Amino acid sequence: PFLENVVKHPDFLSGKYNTAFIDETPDLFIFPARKDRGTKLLTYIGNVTVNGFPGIGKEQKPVFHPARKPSVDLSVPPKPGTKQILDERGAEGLAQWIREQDDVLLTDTTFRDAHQSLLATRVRTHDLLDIADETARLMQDAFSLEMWGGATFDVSYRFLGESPWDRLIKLREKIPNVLFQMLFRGSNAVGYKNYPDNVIREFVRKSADAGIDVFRIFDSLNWIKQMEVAIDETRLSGKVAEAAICYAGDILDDSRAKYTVSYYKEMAKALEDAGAHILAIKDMAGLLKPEAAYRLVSELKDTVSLPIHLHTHDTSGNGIFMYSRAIDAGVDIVDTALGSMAGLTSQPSASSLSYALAGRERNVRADIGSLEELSHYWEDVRKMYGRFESGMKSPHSEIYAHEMPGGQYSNLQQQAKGVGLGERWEEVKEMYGRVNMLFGDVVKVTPSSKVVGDMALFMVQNNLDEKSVIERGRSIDFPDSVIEFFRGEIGQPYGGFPEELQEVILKGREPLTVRPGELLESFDFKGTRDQLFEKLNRPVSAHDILAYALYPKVFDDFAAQAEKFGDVSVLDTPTFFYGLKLGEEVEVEIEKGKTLIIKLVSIGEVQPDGTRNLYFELNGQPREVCIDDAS
Ligand code: 3PY
Ligand code: ZN
Repeated sequence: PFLENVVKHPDFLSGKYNTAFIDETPDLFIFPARKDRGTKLLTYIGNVTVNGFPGIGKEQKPVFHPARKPSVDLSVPPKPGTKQILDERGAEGLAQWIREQDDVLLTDTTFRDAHQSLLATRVRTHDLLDIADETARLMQDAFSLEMWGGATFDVSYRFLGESPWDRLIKLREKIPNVLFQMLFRGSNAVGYKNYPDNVIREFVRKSADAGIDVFRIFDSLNWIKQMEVAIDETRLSGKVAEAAICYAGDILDDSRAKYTVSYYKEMAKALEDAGAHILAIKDMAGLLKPEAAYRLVSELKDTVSLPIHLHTHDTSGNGIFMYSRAIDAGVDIVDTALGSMAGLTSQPSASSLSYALAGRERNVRADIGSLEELSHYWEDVRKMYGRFESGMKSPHSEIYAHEMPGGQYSNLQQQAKGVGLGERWEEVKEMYGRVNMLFGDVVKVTPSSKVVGDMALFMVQNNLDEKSVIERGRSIDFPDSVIEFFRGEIGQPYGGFPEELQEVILKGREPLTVRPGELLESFDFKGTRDQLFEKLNRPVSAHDILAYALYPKVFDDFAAQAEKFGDVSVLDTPTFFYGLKLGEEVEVEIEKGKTLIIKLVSIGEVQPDGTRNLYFELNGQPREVCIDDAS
């Protein structure tokens, strides 16, 4: 069917194709399903009904009411927005436009960081697409929607059984007017280790083709060398390179001499020289205090001519106050979330910020009534993901002591429970802060934050303190991530590694001093395509190959699940997480205009071989599937 698709494609027939034709023509990969999609979905539903969802377990399906939706006239096309400004004027023209705005621009993070930080990144494409038409019309004044990258890429494949590329392409179709923004971890792309430069470049190119406009590029140690390849490729793709300074330490505390205003000014200048169109201050843990924000933004404004985009997490509860001072200092864009997805480890609420600025000369560029309406939808949808909430109920000012990024808090808490330290969580948090100092006060954000977290767990679990790590370290097997960090495999920290500790941890192994990406062999895209084709026995897209380049095992598992269950992204979220109750009926739109009506009729007894038969009706016809009961 692949060759058939190629030879029948209009561009092929008209001779309008080049060597990139196959990669850039995703519809070549649409085939008649080999196995009936209905049976595959019944197998998925049967399985989750009998065995529960990983991380939720087997639970009675709660009753969820359909999410409230704003009433919007969808026959009126969305108004042109920032996407059109970029397309018409280019990245420099867009930067110029930003500088000319009187109001503060907003990036809405509801589609990415908000749920990464509140709901373990579990929000599904289904719920994003369901509100996309309304979002295009009610958020037309936003600077951008942060809707991709960070952990969403990995989690889509690993836990949600869906392709993040499909998410991007489908959202782009429905939201043609507002810039799409992603978080990109420099040499680590959307993974946790360094990848070869050709992988970084290909990832940027393909993301740009699929719909990303603004690449927020950072390095987890603020090492600019590891950001340069991505910045360069973003520029070559005609997109916006937003280079980020990760904020660490406290510029108001004279006893923390490492990360000073001059450190940040030098970094900003270097990022401008490296080709950034926008400068981001990425306050991933929410450590930037209001007066520090005022001072930092003012000084950076005097240092570079780039627009400044500020990102924070509201863990301490000081986010709005901090933004207000950054706005006084002339910040151009700030990151906010819709009210019902804002606050705590997420971003501050856009509407609260707007009310807080009432009476001031500068306010946010947004229609708050519209944002409130969209917020109702998310208030209802959030309930469906209740099992992924961290349990944090109130602002945590202790963040200033342990400095843990917003997106790490609930993850590390899960990791602590997993190794039996759930009861000692307070100690783990305290140790996190101490490990930071032991490591020389490092920037902590994915993946460096994971190294600090792993070491904190290890020290609490083994009752170690700083002194015993140094004294007894030569006979201790440290966690792999810690050894890799001290080998320089995620880069060089500002100020270098603490030498004595590095020696103790490496036990004679030589550390790297260059950028690890320089030493990695180029990834073989062509060879991998052939290998995957053989393994999967289906055509392989450029997106598949990139996913495999980043996480081979995760992609293999995803491909196997997709073969077994088909495209599960079409299911509504309660059915995806909980399956069906006896007698319950759902409608599933498997493609435009094609709907399956699925009803669970009965569940058979467990057989001696550990299986059960489930009896469904599919569009009124009886169907039976056999499921392994794992209990
Ligand atoms: C990520 O890298 O996923 C982050 O959100 C870092 O703050
Ligand atoms: Zn963040």
